[in-house]
Amino acid sequence: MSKTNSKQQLTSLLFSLLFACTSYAQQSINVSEAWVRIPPPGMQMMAGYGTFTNLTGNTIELVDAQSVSFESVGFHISEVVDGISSMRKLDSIILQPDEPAVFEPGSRHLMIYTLKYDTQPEGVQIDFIDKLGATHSVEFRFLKSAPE
Ligand SMILES: [Cu+2]
Repeated sequence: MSKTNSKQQLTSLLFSLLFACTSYAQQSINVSEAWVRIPPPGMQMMAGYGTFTNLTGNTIELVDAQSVSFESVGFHISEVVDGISSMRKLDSIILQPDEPAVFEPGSRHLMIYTLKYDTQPEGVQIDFIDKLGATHSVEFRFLKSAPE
């Protein structure tokens, strides 16, 4: 092995380490079982669910959500008040370290309006924006019912 080659290898190793660290730093939120319920034909309104885990040591406050695939995405909670079920908008979602935030049917959910495509894709990306302006991208699957 020539000296140049090993130097190149070292450089590429350093770059891949650097890249690994960078991508790890960007992964500050994990959402397990991220899914959007397939709406009935003709229905524009959908809900998204999943368990959000904050992988950092600091509180993350999600203040907005958006997707290139949907007209709008927001945070909602379903409640039963005096026997009547309704939903209300949540301004933000606070994710504490080591305290998973569950979004599930009948409770907190992503309120989603209008898929922009004629054909429904298998999955969509939803971007969550935190209070500091950082974006956290999450892949959601389209499913008929909650994943097993
Ligand atoms: Cu809702």
